[in-house]
Amino acid sequence: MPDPRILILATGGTIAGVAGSATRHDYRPGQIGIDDYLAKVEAIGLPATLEGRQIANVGSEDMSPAIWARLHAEIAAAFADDACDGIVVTHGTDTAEETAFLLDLTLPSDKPVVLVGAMRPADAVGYDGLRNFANAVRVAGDRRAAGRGVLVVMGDRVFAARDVRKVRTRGSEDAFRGFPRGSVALVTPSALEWFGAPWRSDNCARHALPAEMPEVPILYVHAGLEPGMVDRLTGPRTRGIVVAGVGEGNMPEPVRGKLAALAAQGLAVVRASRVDEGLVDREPDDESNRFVAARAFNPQKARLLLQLLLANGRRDPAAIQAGFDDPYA
Ligand code: DAS
Repeated sequence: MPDPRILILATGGTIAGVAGSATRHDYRPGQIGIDDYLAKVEAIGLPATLEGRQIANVGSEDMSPAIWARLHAEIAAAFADDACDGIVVTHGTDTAEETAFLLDLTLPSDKPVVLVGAMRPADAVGYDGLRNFANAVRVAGDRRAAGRGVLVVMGDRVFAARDVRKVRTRGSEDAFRGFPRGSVALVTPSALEWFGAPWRSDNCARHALPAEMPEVPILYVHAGLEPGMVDRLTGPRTRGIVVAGVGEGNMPEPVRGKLAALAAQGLAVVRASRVDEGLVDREPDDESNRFVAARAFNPQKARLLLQLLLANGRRDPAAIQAGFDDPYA
């Protein structure tokens, strides 16, 4: 078997970050360019042919719709290129789950697309980036990865885009978790074990990526939240709102009343949970309030999904709810 040909799309993050000293806590993400990174990687001797392309070099807190659009276009072109077997995207860990989920919903899944990052900068003691990178290349070069949508590789585990979330701000082993499913495979630089068969019923993209994403803020609920906050968060351009509710998507009664009034006027309102592993199912009042339940999607993923649904013409709460019940239908 010839070595797989993997396109590396670099966007920055800690995996390309530098502190300047192994004993400094602070560091600058997105410092190493892809050519230098691949020169560093060459020493490992991975069984793959790598081609690098720099898309951005930012901390992923600065990830933006413009970078997403460029990434999306580059990956779509790589899908059409017979000389490419798989794609790895190097990315900061802070918003990797959002980029992965957005690409997952808007790209076909006939070639592996794998996001990878690091929890420690490249000059730190115990830099995890090289191992994660080697793991990601192994996954991207495996034909069995196709049909599983976009994947995220961190800490010797492979996660599906729809499940993955960053759950720790420190530590290289357990910083990411999958919910409601855990990881979908175990990976090391020398082995890869999938836990099940590919799950996408076909390889088609599920939603078109719009030129402009509709405005959808997230309302973070806390004890004592007042309905005036809804006014401060929404404006004439706002098309929807995601509630990061307490518990199972709950909110103070006056806030609920305010949102129900806005939903009656056509604002899409999605109830998610601020709890890390929050599952929000429909409750009886959702029907009359015209609310949508986010199911297992956390607020930041619920926001992206709602933006895509709105941009692709879904307006009615029942149609939006169907999109949340199964975004891959
Ligand atoms: N610097 C942050 C980011 O780019 C953290 C990281 O990459 O781990 O998301």
